[in-house]
Amino acid sequence: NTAITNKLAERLIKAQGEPVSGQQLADEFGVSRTAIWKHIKELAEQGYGIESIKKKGYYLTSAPDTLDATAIGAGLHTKKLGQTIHYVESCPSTQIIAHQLAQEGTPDGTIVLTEEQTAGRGRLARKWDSAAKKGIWMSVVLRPDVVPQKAPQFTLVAAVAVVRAIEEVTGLKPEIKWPNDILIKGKKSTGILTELQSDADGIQALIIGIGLNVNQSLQDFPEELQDIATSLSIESGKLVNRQELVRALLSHLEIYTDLYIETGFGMLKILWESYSSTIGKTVRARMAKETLTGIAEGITEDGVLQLRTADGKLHGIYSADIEM
Ligand code: BT5
Repeated sequence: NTAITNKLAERLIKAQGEPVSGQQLADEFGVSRTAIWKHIKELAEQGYGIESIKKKGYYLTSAPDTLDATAIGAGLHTKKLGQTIHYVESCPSTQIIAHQLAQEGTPDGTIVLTEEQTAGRGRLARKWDSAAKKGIWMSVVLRPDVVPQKAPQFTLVAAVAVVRAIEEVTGLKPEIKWPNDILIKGKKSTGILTELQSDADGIQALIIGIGLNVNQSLQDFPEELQDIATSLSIESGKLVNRQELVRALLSHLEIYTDLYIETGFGMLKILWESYSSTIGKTVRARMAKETLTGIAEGITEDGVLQLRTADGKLHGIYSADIEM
């Protein structure tokens, strides 16, 4: 029964506000008009805005603000990414679920979405604040046929996709801070975490975690983040439709990861550098064992940051926290 209710939601979303008659729906689903009416009532209780016009039928005026498979799937035009959606209302971390699904053989392009993470994580076991229903907390499982050395570049490729999606949906102009931050006016709006499952045969799965702050107000962030974090809604002054943003994100991720897998990093490097706030600036790179200050001259074909220190030496930085 809930299956029919979900299908009905999908059908009405796909009709894009055009009315569909009760009789037609009854025929399509092979049930009575009364049954359709009951499912419509159920959808209204779930938060769908549904109106009806006499003789024409039911149409949708709004959908609930959730990231479940029905809501995201309707209007998604990707080939692989998001064709399998694993949705939970709350979880410790979507990365954990994605790792498990990957081990169980979930297909290339599977995504995990949640409304709230209770133990969202960043790099080096740092915490990722993931307020309920305010952001996109998503992990993507990819199974590219590439050598493990190519894995770190996926963080950069994902960053390009995130920037393009934010631009498209909000008109904001984000910048990328090497390697994994998307900034808006110098504050962090998004973090990316790429993890790897590999064995002697190579990469089994890449798990790309994306944490994107969407509709938080400043007070929704814990105090220690209020000076360094921001959300799309803070920056644009409007609430942003998370469903639309997830779809845009998946489209761009598919385009740019395919481009990378098929043609290499060349074109993506150019795109990445055009969005970068790091290149050309004097920065401090804080690493596990040392801290280097110098001018960030660019990234290599492998995504390694090239830092020139005052003594003229060029250093390749593989992993660090950058301060500007
Ligand atoms: C990151 O780490 O930026 C990667 C974050 C990845 C989060 C996604 S959400 C979906 C998936 N599931 C997970 O459990 N994780 C991924 P890093 O560069 O280490 O930055 C972490 C630092 O960012 C923290 O130490 C804070 O200073 C700051 N931070 C924490 N939460 C934030 C937020 N919501 N917005 C902006 N900054 C935040």
